[in-house]
Amino acid sequence: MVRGTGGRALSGTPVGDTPRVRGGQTEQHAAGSSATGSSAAFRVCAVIPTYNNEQTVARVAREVQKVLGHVIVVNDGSGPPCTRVLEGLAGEPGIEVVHRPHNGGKGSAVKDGLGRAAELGFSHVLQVDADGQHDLGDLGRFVEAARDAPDALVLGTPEFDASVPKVRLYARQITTFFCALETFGRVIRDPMCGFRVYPLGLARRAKVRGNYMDFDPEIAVKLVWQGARVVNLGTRVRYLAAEEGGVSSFKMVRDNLRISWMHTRLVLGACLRLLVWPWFVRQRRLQSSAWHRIPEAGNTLGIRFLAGTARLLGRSPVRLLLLFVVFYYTLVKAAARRASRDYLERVGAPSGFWAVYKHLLCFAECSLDRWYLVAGDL
Ligand SMILES: Nc1nc2c(ncn2[C@@H]2O[C@H](COP(=O)(O)OP(=O)(O)OP(=O)(O)O)[C@@H](O)[C@H]2O)c(=O)[nH]1
Ligand SMILES: [Mg+2]
Repeated sequence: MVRGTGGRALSGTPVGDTPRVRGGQTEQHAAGSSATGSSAAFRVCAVIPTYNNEQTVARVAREVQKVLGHVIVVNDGSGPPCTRVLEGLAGEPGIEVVHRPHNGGKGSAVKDGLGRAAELGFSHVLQVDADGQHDLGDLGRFVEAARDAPDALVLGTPEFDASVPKVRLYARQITTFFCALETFGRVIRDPMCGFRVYPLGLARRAKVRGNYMDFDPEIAVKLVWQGARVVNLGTRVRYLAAEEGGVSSFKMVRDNLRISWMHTRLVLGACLRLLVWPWFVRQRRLQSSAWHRIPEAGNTLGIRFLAGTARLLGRSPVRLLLLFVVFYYTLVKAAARRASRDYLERVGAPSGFWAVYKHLLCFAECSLDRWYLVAGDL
């Protein structure tokens, strides 16, 4: 169980049985933190990357800690004011601070946070930005959505108010368009949103190259490529005024160039996937039509009738009967026809209707031999 904001309990969110942490005091988190709940394997912590958010990071970390129990703040080489705030924060229960010696970009910071969460044995990571833009009242909804769909990426879809700079809005629309292209559909509503929950194993396997602002869209696309579902959750986003601590370190030219290069790579990757797609489809068709997957045809009455005829009249009348039975079977059983044809094509044999009929007839006669073998008449 986890305590939500304002003391509201989020039942069944096992988060707090965290081991001793670097830079913090936590050994065993307080009330409501045992690894119990509806799914024992579901353990979520938060990762908050920060770069010079001295006015907002402490509030964000504390609010998130109240709900999730354990928070990893990654200091991405911030200047002295923010580093001082973080050093103070590191003494608080359930808050751990990982310091990176140099600024390496949001992606690097999140990667470090994911690595640390994996060391601690968490199954999921809620990532939220430190700039105070996100509505932390939605934390519970994000965690519940991740628990309901543990293999999915739970991704915030920003609901902006008038504070959003128009240029950022247009840039998001462009990157959303490219992500739709790369994932063959609009499964990712907003690939840039800094409020999301990762299934940790999948996220670490996603092999994301981007270390800056290109990280967020790249990991979303690669998770989709790995087969993860995306649960898009609407959430309010407000750009804080400078006096409230609103800072954006998004570098218009450099970050947009990185994002463009990332999309170039991903579009090429998507094209490659498209090329091998027919092969995938064929493999799947082969799998689903594989011989051993086809259910038994006929009923026991029919089989008993054939067995009785074999016992009474001998082998030849049954073989004659099989000519008609198998002909009927070949006509009406499309799955069997397909399986036989796939097999014949693979061994380079003719695969027309009569070839399929002969193949199925061989199979039936082979079954008849087995029956004689078992009955001791062969
Ligand atoms: N820009 C930037 N952010 C970083 C870096 N390292 C960590 N971060 C954190 O990543 C989060 C997102 O950064 P923002 O600059 O707000 O980026 P954004 O939300 O995509 O851009 P805005 O729409 O302008 O807010 C914040 O918590 C930052 O502190 C970095 O090197 N550059
Ligand atoms: Mg931001």
